[in-house]
Order: sequence, then structure tokens, then C-alpha cells
Amino acid sequence: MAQIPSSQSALSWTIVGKGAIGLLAACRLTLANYPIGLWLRQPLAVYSQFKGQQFRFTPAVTPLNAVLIPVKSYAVIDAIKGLLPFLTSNAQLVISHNGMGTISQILPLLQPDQGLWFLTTTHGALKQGVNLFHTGNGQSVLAPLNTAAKQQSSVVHRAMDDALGPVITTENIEPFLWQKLAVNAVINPLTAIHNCSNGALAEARFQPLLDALVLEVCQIASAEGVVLEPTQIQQNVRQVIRNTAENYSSMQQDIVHQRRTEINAINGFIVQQARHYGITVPHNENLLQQVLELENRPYGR
Ligand code: KPL
Repeated sequence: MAQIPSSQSALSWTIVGKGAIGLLAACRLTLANYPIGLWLRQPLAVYSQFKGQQFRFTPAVTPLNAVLIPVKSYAVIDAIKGLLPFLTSNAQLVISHNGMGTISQILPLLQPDQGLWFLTTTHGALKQGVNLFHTGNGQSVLAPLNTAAKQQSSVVHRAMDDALGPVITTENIEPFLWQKLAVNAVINPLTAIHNCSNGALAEARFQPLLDALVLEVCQIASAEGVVLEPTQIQQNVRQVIRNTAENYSSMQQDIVHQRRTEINAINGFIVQQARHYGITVPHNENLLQQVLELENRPYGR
């Protein structure tokens, strides 16, 4: 096995959970010679078959100094609270999820030298049994969210570039989070409602709704002081649909497997902010209601 460069070995990465994106990161980091541990509710080994290779991930060894937390928006606060006793005093934490509203709740939980980062990604991954597929070749944007993160910039950047690159780093994550929110506000509920792959949304019948949803997201972003160009964001959403055409979105998968979705942090967040600003967002409201109904269905679709 190749030597791990000293900058990489300074941080020993732990991935929380065994979701598709987390395992994609774990496989790619392993291929780049990083030692990886998993942080799971049940500390058992996890096997993955990826690009013709077999991977075996073992439970992380504490204390943890670098943790990638690609868990759902509604689970991230509890995940971090559970990790806190096992972190080094200068640990670096990278959160990555769809939707908004968690950062301000996490920052006060950390010690002064513990770094917090947000990574937003357009990579698509799908897990089928032990098989892991990289269904959408995307890119990621990484932002340090506190001073302790800024001090570790290059080491974390390099690891995340190997995990879910290409990565660009920004000091201001807000515009990127809104762009990703627009992507998720269109693709996730529509694929869940129509039970289809991301690529199906390229059909002509979805285009007027896609444009209307993005327009509403841009209106709310603008009320929050983030200026987005609707035509550019609409193009970006169409690009992600093309790039992840084979993928089934996380929300489509959640509905199929009767799991809780991130709808409240995505379209729900838009509706909530719209009410706050006295703006109407009927298209987002409609998708929110439809997904909540699907989520609450007892059996089947
Ligand atoms: O973020 C995603 C998701 O499924 O949650 C996209 C980018 C839409 C890929 O499917």
C-alpha cells in the first residue's frame, strides 16, 4: 500500500452512517490511501462492492479528529451531540446534507478549536445491497463555518477533494446552499411524487413547473439577501438532471423505502421562509403537501 502523505495522516477520517454518499466518500478515500473508520449505531463491519472492488469498513477508533457527517438534515444535530464526547478538542467536522437550517444550531455545540465545515455536493450515489454505484458524477463546494475550520483549510480541502471532488472552497456558503436548495426543491419532490429517476424530469411536461419552482426559490433567496439569477439556476437544475439522469433521488428512495424524507428542510423551509416574508410560493407549498401525504401513507404507494 502506498505511503500516506503526512498532511493526510494528520487527520484520520471517520464517516458517520452507511448512506450512499458516505460510502462513496469512504470508498474513494480508501482508494486514495486514507485509513477510514465508520461511525454507526451498531459498531459492525460494513462491506461495499464499488467499481469491481470489495471494501471492508470497520468501526472508527476514538478519539475522532476528522469526521464527515453526511446524514439527513433532521438527524444531524443528534448525530453531532452523540459524537461530542468522542471528539478531540481540535476535531474537524464536515456536515453534508440537503436543505437548510442546521448550521446555527450546531456551531454553539462545539469547543473553540473544533472546526465546522459544510460540504454541498451534486454527486449521486445509489446503494443496492452491498453494491454501491456512482450514479452521478458531480462536484462539491466546501466552506469553513468557523475560525477553527479556517485554520485547517488545506488538509480538509484535500481530503474532501479525494472524497467528493472536484471541490471548490468558498468563504461564503450561502449562495451555494440556495443553489443546491433549488436543485433539491425541484428534483427531490418531483421524483418522489412521480416515482421516477432524475432523468425523467427532462421530459417537456415538467419544464413549466421546474421554472416556476426555481422562480419561487429565487424570490425567497432574494428576501434573505442572496441574489440568484433565475435563468441561471433553472439551467443549473437542468444540468444536474442530465448529470444524474440514472440516479433515483434521495427523496424518491426514502418514499420507496417508507423512510422519513428531508421535505421539511427543503420545500418546507422555502414555505416557512415565504410565510415569514409574506410571499406566496404555491408550487413549493403544493409539492410539500404531496410529499407529506406520501410520507404518511401507511403501506405501499
Ligand atoms: O441531492 C440529490 C439527492 O438525491 O438528494 C441530487 C443531487 C438531486 C441527486 O439525486
